[in-house]
Amino acid sequence: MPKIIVIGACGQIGIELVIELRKKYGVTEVFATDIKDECPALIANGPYQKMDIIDREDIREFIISNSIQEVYLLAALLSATAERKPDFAWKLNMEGLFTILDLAKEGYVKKIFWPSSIAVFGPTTPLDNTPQYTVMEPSTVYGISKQAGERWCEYYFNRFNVDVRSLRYPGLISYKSLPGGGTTDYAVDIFYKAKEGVPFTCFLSENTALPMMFMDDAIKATIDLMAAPTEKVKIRSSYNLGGISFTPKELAEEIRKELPNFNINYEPDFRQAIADSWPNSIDETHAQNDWNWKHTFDLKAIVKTMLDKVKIS
Ligand code: NAD
Ligand code: AKB
Repeated sequence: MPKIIVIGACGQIGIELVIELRKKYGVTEVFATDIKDECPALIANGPYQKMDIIDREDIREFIISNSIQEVYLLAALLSATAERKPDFAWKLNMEGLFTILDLAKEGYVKKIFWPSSIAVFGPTTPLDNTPQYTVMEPSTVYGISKQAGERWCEYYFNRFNVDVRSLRYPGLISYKSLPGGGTTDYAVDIFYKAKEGVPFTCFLSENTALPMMFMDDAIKATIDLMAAPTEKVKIRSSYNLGGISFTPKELAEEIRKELPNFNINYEPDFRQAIADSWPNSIDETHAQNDWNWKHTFDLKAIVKTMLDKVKIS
């Protein structure tokens, strides 16, 4: 049983990852940590520690004194928020990564998961079925931080044998916790309006196709990648993970099959330029070939599950 820490555990991915890791490894083995004062109710069944990933000494002391062996480093500013605070986004998204990579280099941590994003790609990348290896000129501070992070992960693996593993998550769709400031957030927000029975104003234009994935698939991919034998993990920058691809219009049409009166209108804002610089769809062949990845949720299943599970207050 490895002792595990999830940093950024109160976020959209963190809550669901902590729940699944505790099912797999035991509640007491998985520490949830976040900068937030309060531990969310969904993960209050196990250990929780308030911590700031930027506080290098505090993190080092916690990980070393608790003999933590696996780190899932999720704390970051996402694409839309990062554009509003580029200096801070760069600091947060990079400094924590070095703290954890160094702990592994020194032999304290045995395995690291650090998420990248489809944001590593940019306007000069081929947009359809984007390959694993291709032109990557990200135009957002978020994308630049993810691309730099990928390079450092691969460097620490090659140079210091650090067992770091990563996925380029697409936009993630979930109902247990809300998304935290990304460009793909519309694909979660829409379900709350649909369930409330009010029109949804989308901040992206109707034909903006983006790669997306249901959270259950993303959590499974994360746990599968971390459990894969070392020799199967051939990519140490980050694996393409595509899931499915749809536009706001296609999503609204699928929702209307369940709720025929649902209405959507479009008022693109600054996030449109971010979305336009990202791929429409992703080729995930390497993940399929190396560690047998396969997603299970298609658009129909996502819409049915979200409409069933989303709770409005
Ligand atoms: P989120 O914003 O929902 O959660 C991030 C969490 O980190 C929050 O709970 C926040 O309180 C915490 N945090 C912020 N600053 C911190 C600090 N200084 N110290 C400790 N914790 C801090 O984000 P998420 O959607 O869960 O994303 C997690 C990771 O996955 C990020 O690295 C993100 O870039 C990546 N990712 C997410 C998506 C997605 O669609 N959700 C897609 C691609 C990549
Ligand atoms: C965002 O929109 O910023 C994230 C991501 C795809 O990285 N959801």
